[in-house]
Amino acid sequence: MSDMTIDAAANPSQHATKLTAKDFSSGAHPVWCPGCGDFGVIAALERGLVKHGRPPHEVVLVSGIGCSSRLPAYTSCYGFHGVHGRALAVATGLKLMRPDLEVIAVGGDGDGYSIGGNHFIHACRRNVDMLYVVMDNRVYGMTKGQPSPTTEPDWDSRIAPGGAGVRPFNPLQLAIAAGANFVARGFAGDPDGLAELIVDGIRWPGFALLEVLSPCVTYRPEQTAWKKMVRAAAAPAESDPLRATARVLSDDGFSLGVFYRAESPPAPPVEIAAGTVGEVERQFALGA
Ligand SMILES: Cc1ncc(C[n+]2csc(CCOP(=O)(O)OP(=O)(O)O)c2C)c(N)n1
Ligand code: SF4
Repeated sequence: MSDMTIDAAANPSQHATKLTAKDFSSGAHPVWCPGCGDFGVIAALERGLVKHGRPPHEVVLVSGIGCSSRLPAYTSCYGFHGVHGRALAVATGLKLMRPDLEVIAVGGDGDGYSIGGNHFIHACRRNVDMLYVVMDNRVYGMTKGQPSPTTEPDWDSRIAPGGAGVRPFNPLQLAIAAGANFVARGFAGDPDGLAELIVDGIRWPGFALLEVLSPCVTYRPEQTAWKKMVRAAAAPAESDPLRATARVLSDDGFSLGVFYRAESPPAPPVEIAAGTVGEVERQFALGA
């Protein structure tokens, strides 16, 4: 096992009292459609955070806009539900300034790979030490079913009759090419397996992409068949980017597990001289 793996028992911020999944819930009922995969993702996230052992006030969930991006409001962690496509701009900045916090970005394939695609590439390139959970349903759910960068080109819909005709990209391949340290895939219908991947991604140093197959039962009801299509990945994670890319590209998109673990050094925290933040605040104060 790599010496970069962090052992659970060795986690210095392990919480003294026993945490439960309820400690991570805000108590608000999600407005998601009944059967939406995102319910499974939040269940997995709560279980994963219990296992990780850091209390809610040490965890920050950052999102953009979309059905999936509503997730932070349903937890008791600190949250930032920001602007469409800008979750990673906020999350990476926060992590670099506050490395003591557990920063996790969450959102959809539209948010992260369309309007937020540039930030995705550069968060991987900088290899910021954080987890990015993308609830991929291959559609824009919130805005009523437009195709996204992971939608099949021939997916026929009222909004894109005959399909958008544009080839999807493979986010796992892109993350490896751009410099992420950890690349994995989970399934919303397997909250226990997903919780394990969440803990793994949080603890692995550097940028961790966790693609979660999370069905949109309203605009892509055929995705309910995913539960019969997913399976555990046949081989353990690769550490060589070429071999990992070959595995990702030869896969049909339904293998679950960790595909890639690299040990490139994560981006170092930003050192700010004492007083600098206050000076910047004064410059931007309204009426100054
Ligand atoms: C700047 C901007 N452009 C467009 C929108 C409209 N918009 C809101 S959510 C969304 C797409 C959401 O899709 P995805 O991220 O895949 O999340 P899902 O709803 O499927 O979970 C779009 C285009 C917006 N809110 N802001
Ligand atoms: S529209 Fe789709 S993604 Fe949005 S809540 Fe409903 S099922 Fe989930």
